[in-house]
Amino acid sequence: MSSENKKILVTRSSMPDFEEYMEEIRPLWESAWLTNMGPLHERLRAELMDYLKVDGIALFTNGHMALEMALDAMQLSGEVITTPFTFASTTHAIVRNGLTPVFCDIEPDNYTIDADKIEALITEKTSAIVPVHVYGKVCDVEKIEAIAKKHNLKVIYDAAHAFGVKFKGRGIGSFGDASMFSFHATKVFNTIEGGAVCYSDSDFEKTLNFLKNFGITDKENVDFVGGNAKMNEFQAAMGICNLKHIEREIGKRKKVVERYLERLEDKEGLIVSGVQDGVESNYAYFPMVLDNYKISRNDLYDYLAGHNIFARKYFYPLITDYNCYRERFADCRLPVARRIADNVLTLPCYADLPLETVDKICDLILNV
Ligand code: T4K
Repeated sequence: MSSENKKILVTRSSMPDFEEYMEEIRPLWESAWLTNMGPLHERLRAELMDYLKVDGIALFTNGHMALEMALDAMQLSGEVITTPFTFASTTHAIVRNGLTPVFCDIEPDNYTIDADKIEALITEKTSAIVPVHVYGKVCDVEKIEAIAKKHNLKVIYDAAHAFGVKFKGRGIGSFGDASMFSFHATKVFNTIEGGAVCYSDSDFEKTLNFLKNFGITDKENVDFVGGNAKMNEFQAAMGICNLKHIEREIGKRKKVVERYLERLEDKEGLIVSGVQDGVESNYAYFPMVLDNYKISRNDLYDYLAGHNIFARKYFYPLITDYNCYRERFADCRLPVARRIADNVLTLPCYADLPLETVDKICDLILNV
């Protein structure tokens, strides 16, 4: 396929050099210790704690199981206030824990949960808030913390998109009672599949670690109804390699995002946004919202696809419109989330995306 006709997808996994990865996994042929909290798992854990500036971290086989087990370990009940503008995983993790999601509308600028609308949704059944740092954009963590304190609620952040993000110099994973990161192949930092939960409470840490290993507490005791969600040594090795290059990766993403902003900011009918105040970004995604643009979101999506540019409608449809939730949440009024979901397009954004391709994508959008 000529480079002219090459498909440009919304993202492309970052990978270390083949030899570098081989060096990390070579000792596994000697030790034959492949999973269950092995030495590479422990090394990655220590390195991530340092990089993410968090007090504690537990590694998982993927981000979804990390979130599901974090909610389980919190021993929540009743209702959980959350956002409808996210990936399926966030709501599924709540529902699969037997909890009821209560959807709060989102902010029109950052697309994160609208903290000013949370209090009106709190009832005597509410036990937690699960906000999402969607696209790596930081929620109003200060307001959320104040609300949680006032009403004695737990806060578990879905920080799947926010690896390496800092707010006012603090690692984003240090906010709330716990935060989940995804290390999926499509993320800024990947362990092929993988995820983590960050926390500071040592009792929570114990429960969480038991839960991901069948609830086994020692050789002869099983105290929890756990599952299996451990990160294996091949995943950890990928993480160790990728972490070495993370600053360069984020630096390259920054250039991509800056070029998009240069080309698309202040164009009539297009809404794109830069980095929030006080935030050190990871440049994970580049969402663009169409606001009475000369062509609809769906037509622009098709037009770009016709030119081999495969943007995505992250996050459409709204969670409340999924077949599995539609009937249950038909009464939810979420006007801002609905407008954004109906008009957003996430443009290709990854470290190795050439700036000439960014220019080509912008030319297509502007001259459509
Ligand atoms: N919470 C939130 C807010 C999330 O967004 C996610 C995951 C989670 C929780 C759960 O975390 P994990 O359990 O996944 O760790 C993708 C990812 O699979 C998913 O991890 C991610 N969010 C979601 C936003 O995006 P799809 O169905 O869009 O993936 P797919 O297969 O269409 O891939 C998208 C593009 O990525 C491809 O066009 C090319 C590229 N790609 C994909 C794969 C699989 C690669 O370059 N390499 C690859 O190996 O869900």
